[in-house]
Amino acid sequence: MQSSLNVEKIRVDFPIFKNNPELIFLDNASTTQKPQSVIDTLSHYYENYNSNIHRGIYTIAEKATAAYEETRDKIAAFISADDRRSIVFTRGTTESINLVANSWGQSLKPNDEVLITEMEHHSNIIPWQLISEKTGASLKYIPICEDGSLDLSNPDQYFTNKTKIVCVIHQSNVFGTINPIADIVTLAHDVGALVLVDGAQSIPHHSVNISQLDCDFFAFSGHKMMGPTGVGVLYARTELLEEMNPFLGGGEMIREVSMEKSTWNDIPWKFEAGTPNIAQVIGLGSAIDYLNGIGMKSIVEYEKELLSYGQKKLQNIPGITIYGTTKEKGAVISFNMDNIHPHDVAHILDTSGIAIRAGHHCAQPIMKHLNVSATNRASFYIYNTYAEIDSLIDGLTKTVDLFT
Ligand code: C6P
Repeated sequence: MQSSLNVEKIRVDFPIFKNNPELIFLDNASTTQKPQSVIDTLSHYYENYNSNIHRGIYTIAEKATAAYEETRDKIAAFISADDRRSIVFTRGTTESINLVANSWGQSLKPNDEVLITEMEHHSNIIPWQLISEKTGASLKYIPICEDGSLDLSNPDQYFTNKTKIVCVIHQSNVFGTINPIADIVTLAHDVGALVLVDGAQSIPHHSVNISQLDCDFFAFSGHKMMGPTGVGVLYARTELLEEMNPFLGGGEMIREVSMEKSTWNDIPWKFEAGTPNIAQVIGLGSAIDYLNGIGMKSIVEYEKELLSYGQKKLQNIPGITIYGTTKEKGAVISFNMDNIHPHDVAHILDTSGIAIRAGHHCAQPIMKHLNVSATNRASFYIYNTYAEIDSLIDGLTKTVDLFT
């Protein structure tokens, strides 16, 4: 089959494939492989201008500070945020959401409601459970429909004047469902609630325009978009960041410290306490350059092709159940095979070099909804090929044969 991207050329950029010629990596929702340019950016920093940022006034420290801050500009442009002060560096999506829950969440009161969905990753559930317990607020969940979409048929039941924040996953890491964020933002803002979007799975695969989405917070991780681990982003409206208390206290987030009281640095640095993951932030800038070089439009188009090819092929395997069948869906396929535990499936595929994820995907409420303990999940990125999907199909067919 003809692909809309030159995938063979793209694969050359990823040394892991040269070093592991048998590897078929279909666990991209978990983390993604890194192009040579990102790896080189990390080494280049350590080999040439390793130093702390925002502190030293010598040449290499100024270079490191400039490179770190340049990534902030790249991210703001990448998500069409109109103010670079909206971009806070964190360790990942998990930390970004914890920052909002612990900082903005301090304003919650008994009788207030936090509205989330049954589709959330644990990192968009637990922080809200913890802060609700502390403040006396309650948690409400929007349920899931059969096809893996959110049941928004009864909005008045969920969006009320008690709702203070709505926290929603943009693209499900289990079903692949892309949620109607703009509609959810309208429903939330109409009752005076803020919206936090978990963009961990959307940002690597789609063009995200924050100004159009009109959400108040948006969280994502660098490692799922070809960047290094240990770096993530919280986008937040500047007026919210100005009002919020710091999440972590320490070096660089202060303006003045006395033994009695301290005042805070300007945003976004007020939320970046201590020495940050400098190399990783600079590496994330390089990942953004790489994605921009390919073009998010081409990425969306190619992944649609892969998804459609994969779904068509997979549904012909005897005894397979595919979860998540909405039209608006990213390149993620979760499935189970009759009478074969997902861990056995993943293990057998691994013997042929095929890496998929099997488990609850840190989304146990979805597993409960599906009445299963785990699923298999194949998730694609731009370096995957039709031939790799064929190998997955062969591997699954062999697995079925083994168990019958
Ligand atoms: N999902 C998966 O295999 P961190 O770990 O902070 O980078 O990302 C957490 C996270 C938050 N939200 C969503 C929607 C996610 O998918 C993830 C990470 C991985 O599905 C690892 S559990």
